[in-house]
Amino acid sequence: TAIPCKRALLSVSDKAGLVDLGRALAERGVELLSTGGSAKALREAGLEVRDVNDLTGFPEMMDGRVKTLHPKVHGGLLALRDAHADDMEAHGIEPIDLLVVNLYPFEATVASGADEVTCIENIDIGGPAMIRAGAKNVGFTCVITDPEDYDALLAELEANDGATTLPFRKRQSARAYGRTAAYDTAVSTWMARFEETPRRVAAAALLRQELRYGENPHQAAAFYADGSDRPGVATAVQHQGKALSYNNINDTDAAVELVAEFDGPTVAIIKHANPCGVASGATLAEAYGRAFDCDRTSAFGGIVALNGTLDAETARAIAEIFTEVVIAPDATEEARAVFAAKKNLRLLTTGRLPDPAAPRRAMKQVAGGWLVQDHDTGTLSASDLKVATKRTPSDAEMRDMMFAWRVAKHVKSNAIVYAKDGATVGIGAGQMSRLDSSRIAARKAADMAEALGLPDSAAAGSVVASDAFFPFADGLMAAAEAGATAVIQPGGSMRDDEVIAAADEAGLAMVLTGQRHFRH
Ligand code: 93A
Repeated sequence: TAIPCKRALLSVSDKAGLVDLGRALAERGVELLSTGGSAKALREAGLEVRDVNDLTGFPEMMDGRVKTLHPKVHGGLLALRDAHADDMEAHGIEPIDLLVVNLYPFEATVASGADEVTCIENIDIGGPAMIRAGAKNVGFTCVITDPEDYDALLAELEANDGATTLPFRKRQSARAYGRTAAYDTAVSTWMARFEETPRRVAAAALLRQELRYGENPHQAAAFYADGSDRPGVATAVQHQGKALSYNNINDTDAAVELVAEFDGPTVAIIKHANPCGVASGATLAEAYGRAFDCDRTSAFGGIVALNGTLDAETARAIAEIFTEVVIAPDATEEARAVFAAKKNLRLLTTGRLPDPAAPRRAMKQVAGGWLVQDHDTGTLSASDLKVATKRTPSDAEMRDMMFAWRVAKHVKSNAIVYAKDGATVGIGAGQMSRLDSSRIAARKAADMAEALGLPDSAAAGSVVASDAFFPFADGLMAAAEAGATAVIQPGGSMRDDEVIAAADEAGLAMVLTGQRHFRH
């Protein structure tokens, strides 16, 4: 089942890595066949290349619309070397052992806002035809559709004395059909505009992206849209940078949903689906700076979401540290220009913000079944709050409690959030005990003070939000010791009386929401 790689056809729009690949193949004695632009690039690098024209006996014609659509090409890709030997002989068909194709950039052309004629011209016909032909003939033909797989191909040839093995070809065939499926989905989604009654895109047509892998490299993964037009990561336009990963998508989703809860300029920085800093400000730039200050260490490599149009000043501040993804409803030309120099940074725009109150379902898979629930659309207004302590919170405490509560809704449970002046100053997430979350959040506030050179813990004079009730007074006391002056929590513990008494004793103001926000 190992097939020696003797003849390769290279036809790529994205020429990245082409010359290095061509050279490595040529050094192995592989004959290089290629189309117009690809052949030119290879030849300019001093490599010997045979034009597809020479194989087919036809010139590339119709502005390139017909260049590889020929039996000599498709026969070479599809022939079973054993069963079809006679046909090959009779028609002078030479086997093609390796096909390297990447397609006209249809998706990017559409995303760039190009006109209809340009979009249509960027629908690749010959490329997908070859990919599908080669990928079908998995017993003999190896197909590569992504420049990121060139190294794996060369490693395969190196390990197998210049041949490809069946398991490798099978994996590549699977990737190849994934690519043509996603490509045709993009074309069909775009073409739906020509229908009199635009159809709801069929479930099979919802593949957004084949992912390189899932949460970990050994997990296969894909990204599907749900067919709704909810603004968010699934419907966003990506302006630059490489494809998002599974974890990027998960974190970016958490980031957008969080900032959508706020009205004034607000920024969230997300790591591992939890915020490491959230802040409001007079401007987005100010909000970003304050969100960043909450935990400058964790912000590195984070996902940043903004609830307003990204401007140049904010873009410059974000660009100062390594950031994976920035998502905002829109971005100014100037802001885009700032990011253009940062090739690895992905910029996504959503057009609008999602409506946090819009009803929808959330699903989670468990072994043998699914858990389905309403999405957590719970919102709170100040009039829903019950003051439980002797002391009534001040207006400033009230504002910060509402802020901290909204953030806590987007922090994995157990969630404890300290906030002051519309910015988080310490977040404790995902602990098995609420007391541990309280301690972690308090320690983060102390770390913040140290990083910024503040005399006191950043939690001094803050408020604290807890996503569910305090079962005992200890978590609350940890918050008071850290410097919090007011507490917002659902209430409803068997020991509420104890907790309220402890709050009174410590001079805290405490309000009860009557609603909790577990998030797992
Ligand atoms: O216009 S096409 O659909 N007609 C074809 O016969 C054809 N064959 C390959 N586009 C075709 N291609 C595509 O050309 C490949 O998929 C690749 O994206 C591109 C490479 O062209 P060049 O080597 O001239 O840059």
